[in-house]
Amino acid sequence: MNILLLSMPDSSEHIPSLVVRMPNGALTSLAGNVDPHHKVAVADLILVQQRVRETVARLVREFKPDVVGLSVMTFQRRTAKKIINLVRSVAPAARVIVGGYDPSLAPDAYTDLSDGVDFIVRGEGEITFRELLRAIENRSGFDKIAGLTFRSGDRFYQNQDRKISSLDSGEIRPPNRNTRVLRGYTMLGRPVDVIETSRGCTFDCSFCSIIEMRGRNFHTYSFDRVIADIRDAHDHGARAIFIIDDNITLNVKRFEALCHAIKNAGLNSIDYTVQAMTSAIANHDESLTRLMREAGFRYVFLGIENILEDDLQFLRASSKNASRENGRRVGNATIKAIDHIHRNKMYVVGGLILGNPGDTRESIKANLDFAKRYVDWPYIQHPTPYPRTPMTKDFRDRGLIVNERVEEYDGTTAVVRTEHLAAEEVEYMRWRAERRMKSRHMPVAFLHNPLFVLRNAPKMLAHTYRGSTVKSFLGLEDERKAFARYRALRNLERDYV
Ligand code: B12
Ligand code: SF4
Repeated sequence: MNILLLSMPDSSEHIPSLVVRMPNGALTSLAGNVDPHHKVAVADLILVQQRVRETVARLVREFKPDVVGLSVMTFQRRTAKKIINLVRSVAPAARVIVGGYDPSLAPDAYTDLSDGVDFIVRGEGEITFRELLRAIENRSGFDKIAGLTFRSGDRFYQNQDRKISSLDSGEIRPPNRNTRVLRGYTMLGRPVDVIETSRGCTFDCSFCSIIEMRGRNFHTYSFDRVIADIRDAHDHGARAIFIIDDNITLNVKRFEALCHAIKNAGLNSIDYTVQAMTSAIANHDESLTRLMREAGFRYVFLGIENILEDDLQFLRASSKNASRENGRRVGNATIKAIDHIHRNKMYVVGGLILGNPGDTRESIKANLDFAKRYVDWPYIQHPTPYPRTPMTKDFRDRGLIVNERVEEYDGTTAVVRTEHLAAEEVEYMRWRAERRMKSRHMPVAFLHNPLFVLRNAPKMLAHTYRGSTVKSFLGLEDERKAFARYRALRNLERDYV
């Protein structure tokens, strides 16, 4: 069969497609795990953000898919539905399958018959998808396939959940990057790819979807496979790699060994970005960050979440940010972690969550001041009520959700208010502070990627400061007017199809 796999074009404000266009790791993993006689095409629509309609129509016409699969996050739901409509108009007989976080955690959002969905793959997808394709091909029925919700007539039926895979058994084969049909992946001008070394997390932060998606567990791929995967990404042109593991720093000894393996394989000229817990970085001596640098790590996305203990309690992120001495908690690990990273010439992408129920103007300001002082690239988000997270229930019970339009659930649109501040006020404070922090990182980006930055600096600045005018810069206009223009522009941007 011909199988077309699509990831959605929607991007969040922090990773504009002008500078970051990363492949979706799920799709090439699915492609690597179907039976070999199928012909698969993977299209990451972030690469054609301005030409989604024509590209999808062209791919469907040329490739004539029997099956079209879409990978969807919650804020991409509206776009996904528009794309399904478009696919249906060109290829009415194609079977449409949705998977990823949103269909897994909110399957009911896809069961309206007018949505045009035939199958929903819930949770980990490789094996379910493989079995589903076999069942479609052999017309053998769908009711035995774990992890699947399927339409029969005008009703949907939900099968039992699928057990998660233990990655070390070799049951999940490596990704297939040859299936990609669009070009132009980039991270600040360097060709970028994604790899994974593990799946899962044993923490249970209240804002994170991972626990409902797969439970609390941690499974790892062998280093042989990981190194082969990095090499494959490199052979496909990658000079920057984003490690998409949910929480690679759960096992620091293993992470250290991985750094050694990368170095020994001579793959340390690649720029790596990784997500890390502050406690894992701070509670080990500096040898860890030194080793990371030697292995090629450049950006560390730190899940700081918040610098105030009350907020951390609400986010259930206290213990992953705790500094420990002789097994005893002695405070917050963030500053120590940042210090280790900076001393080893890496940069901190600071993940913070502002606008929690108890937040006041002062508590938000304290976090913004902290970010201004310590982080190299702010990745500040607002708590967002994604399907089935504990936080969502909390916000709903307290009546704090003010916006149900999920296409705006991109993390930088405040869709919940605090007990003390309106959602828009929280967003305004973040927007205002973050713009300057982002432009501060330009010289670093320039030194590393001079040609790209020279060519794109005006557009990068225009994106960061969109909504602002000379008048607002000179203080001759209330900045809230610039903020209103920014929000209007952001709304227009969301219309991808
Ligand atoms: C890596 C990652 C990123 C990377 C993305 C890199 C990339 N291009 O892939 C970066 C840092 C850029 C990122 C950004 C964002 N992310 Co993110 N990210 C993750 C993370 C850590 C891992 C996702 C991943 O790749 N896993 C590995 C792959 C193999 O697994 P998978 O995606 O689950 O896919 C499997 C199944 O879902 C299924 N499947 C998936 N798609 C499909 C499609 C079909 C057809 C089928 C059959 C099956 C299937 O099969 C796959 C294989 O088993 C998760 C989870 C976490 N712990 O935080 C969050 C997560 C996915 N991100 C999330 C969010 C919200 C965002 C942002 C909006 C946040 C923000 N404001 O910046 C942005 C938006 C990105 C954008 N497009 O602009 C949310 C999604 C919540 C939701 N309900 O939608 C998550 C779950 C984190 C959370 N808050 O809980 N993210
Ligand atoms: S530590 Fe990270 S991956 Fe784990 S539950 Fe918290 S936010 Fe999610």
